[in-house]
Amino acid sequence: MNLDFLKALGLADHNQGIAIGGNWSDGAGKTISSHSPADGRCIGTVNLATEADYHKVIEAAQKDFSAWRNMPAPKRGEIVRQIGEAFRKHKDDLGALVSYEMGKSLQEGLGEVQEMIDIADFAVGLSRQLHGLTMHSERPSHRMYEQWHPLGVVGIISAFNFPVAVWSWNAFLAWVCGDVCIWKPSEKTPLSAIACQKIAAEVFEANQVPAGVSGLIIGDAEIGKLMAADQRIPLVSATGSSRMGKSVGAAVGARLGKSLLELGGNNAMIISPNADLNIAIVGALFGAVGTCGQRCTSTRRLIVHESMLEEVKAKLSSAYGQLKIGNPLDESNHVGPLIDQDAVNTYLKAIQQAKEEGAEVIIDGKVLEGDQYSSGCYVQPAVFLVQNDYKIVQQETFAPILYLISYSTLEEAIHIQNDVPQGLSSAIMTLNMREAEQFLSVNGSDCGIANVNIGTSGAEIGGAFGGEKETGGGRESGSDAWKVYMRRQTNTINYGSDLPLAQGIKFDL
Ligand code: UN1
Repeated sequence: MNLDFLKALGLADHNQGIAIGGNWSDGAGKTISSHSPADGRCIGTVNLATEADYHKVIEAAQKDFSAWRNMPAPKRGEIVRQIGEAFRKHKDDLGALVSYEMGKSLQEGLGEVQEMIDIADFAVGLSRQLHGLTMHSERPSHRMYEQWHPLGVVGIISAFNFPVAVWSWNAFLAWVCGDVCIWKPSEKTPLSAIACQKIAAEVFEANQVPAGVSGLIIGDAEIGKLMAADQRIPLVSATGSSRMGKSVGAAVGARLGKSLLELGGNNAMIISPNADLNIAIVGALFGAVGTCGQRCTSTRRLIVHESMLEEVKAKLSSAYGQLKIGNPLDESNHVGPLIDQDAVNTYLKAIQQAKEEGAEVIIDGKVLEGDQYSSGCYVQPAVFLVQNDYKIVQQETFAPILYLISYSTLEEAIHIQNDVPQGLSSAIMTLNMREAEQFLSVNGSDCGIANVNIGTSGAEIGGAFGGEKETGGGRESGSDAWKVYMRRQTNTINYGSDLPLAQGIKFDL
């Protein structure tokens, strides 16, 4: 396999994992290796950060916040524009690395880098639009308005499944807002993060931006805990499991900091009797097996009208039969491997539990064997007919397992869709306007994302991304998500010669 992209991105057998801008150092903690789930090969090693390493990065960030926040926002936007350009230049190499290190298909790896480029463009536009409102004061000769100021150090904790894009959604917006960023990526995908840091740091250096504006810490959960508890980090943005998010959210909340949590999903698609089945099956398939079921927006439940159940089963079986599973760097494959052996075990356990709880097998799961599957991380995407209240169906299993559930009325379908602890993404497939509007209404989906005739995954960067309930409530990426990276200040200015007191109070001296 051609692995030239590793060299092109400046990666070596051993890589330093602590960076303050372009100043790299080795963590003083234990050495970890990044293995490709595609072929099991060790791609490179990195040392984990210790607490002392962590403090150095935070101190640099704090120090350089002042210079960065004093640069006009459109000038910061110009630097983010150059960063977007740098990612355009490195798109092919970085896309291949993401695919090789994480296991998603090459097309998905390139798509992820494209999302970084897109959010850079979005952030550049935003850098001239960090608007506040003006209000009419009730007092004569007074003016009121609000303005948005940067927060300071933003801590970004990201997951393995989108090893580069989620950082960019946060960092690029935070930077135009005037914040400085510290990134703790997943230890499962450290090299993708190191490559991104190198690309961004080069642009910052070329613009003489102080190094502390962009920090990287390859560390374990202990570093995440330090970030969550650290008073010096006013905003912690964390993407990952609901379990992780509850602990981060609690620690940040205990010090009254802000958190932006983007956690687990248990996303469902309703297929109504009025659905265009061709669209529905493609949407369900992409949602369930794309990224090998490891997107937080992956379709986990298919809520199918009872009159369509047999047809949907047959069409899904035929579609699943045509899936090509194999090396993600081979563009003819649709599905790559799971991230690692732990993920394979979780997949196997979930299947066993579903069966124990009474699931009917439509397509059984198994670990694939053979030369091209020697990493042991390739699995057969599976489909089961279940009840929504099975314990396993109520959980998010990060694997290509699709649960079919049948319904008879739309109210029942919406109830099933909402009757899980998570609330990220949802979809209805219908050509009936009443059904679609019902699904989007106050009595409809309770998720942060609700779609009609498009699946649950593949959200665009222009919308606010995130969800409710155990998904954490955070919104990142597009729309007005930038506001979470800033503090709002309300200003009242008296340009008269009297001081009318509040509530008409007189204070005669
Ligand atoms: C994630 O899985 O953490 O909706 C994010 C999608 C992507 C985002 C997924 N744009 O599939």
